[in-house]
Amino acid sequence: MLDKQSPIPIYIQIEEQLKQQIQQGDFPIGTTIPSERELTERFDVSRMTVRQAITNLVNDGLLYREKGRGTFVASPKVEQPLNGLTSFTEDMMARGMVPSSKMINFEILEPESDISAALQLAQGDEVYFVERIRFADDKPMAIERTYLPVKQFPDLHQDSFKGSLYAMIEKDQQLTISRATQRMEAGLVKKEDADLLQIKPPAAILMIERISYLAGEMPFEVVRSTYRADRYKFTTDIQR
Ligand code: 16G
Repeated sequence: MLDKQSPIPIYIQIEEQLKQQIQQGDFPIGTTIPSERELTERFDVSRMTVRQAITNLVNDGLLYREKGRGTFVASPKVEQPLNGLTSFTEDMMARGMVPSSKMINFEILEPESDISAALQLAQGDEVYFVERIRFADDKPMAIERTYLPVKQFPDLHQDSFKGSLYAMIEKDQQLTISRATQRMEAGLVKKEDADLLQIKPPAAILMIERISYLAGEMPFEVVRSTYRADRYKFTTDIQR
């Protein structure tokens, strides 16, 4: 099964074989993979080599470790195209997953200058600041920290953010969302966010800041989102 003469390192060959077995469903999601000892025997290699292969698969998000319990097969990541301007609710529904949110904070405040500049606010203008944990099939996917200008949406209250924000804007407010700019960065999760996302630090996250505009180039939201890097994969179509 392994080619010991190959220039491809043995741990990578093992990694590839395990990856194939995971992808073809030999080890179903949420089940344990064979123990290090079994794999050591099966491949006739050292425990170190097996461990290296498994660590790489854990780092790639195909497997996860639970202390004292073993190594399990992870759910495949959500593949999120970056080409269209869609909402979390639309994205999850398009995949047959059930979206939900938990609001952890709702305030009206005067924002920092960067938010205020992005939303083209005047001095003293206030924003709704909404913090929501977003879930797909009850699993935490992201934390969204959203700023919306009060003067644009004078009558909102906590319950206005219970469902889809974009549906509220388009259906209830009858406004047209036209475009957004986005920035993405990688990082390590902060302690407080780790608890909300149910991950253990150190863990990788993807941070996205979106500034979205209504028709007429009117900025209406700044959203700072923290995505679980083990649950998300972003894709784009590019042309030359
Ligand atoms: C997405 C957007 C976020 C928007 C939200 C609305 C990114 C990075 N963020 O999560 O800016 O506010 O969708 O979702 O894509 P909703 O309509 O389900 O509330």
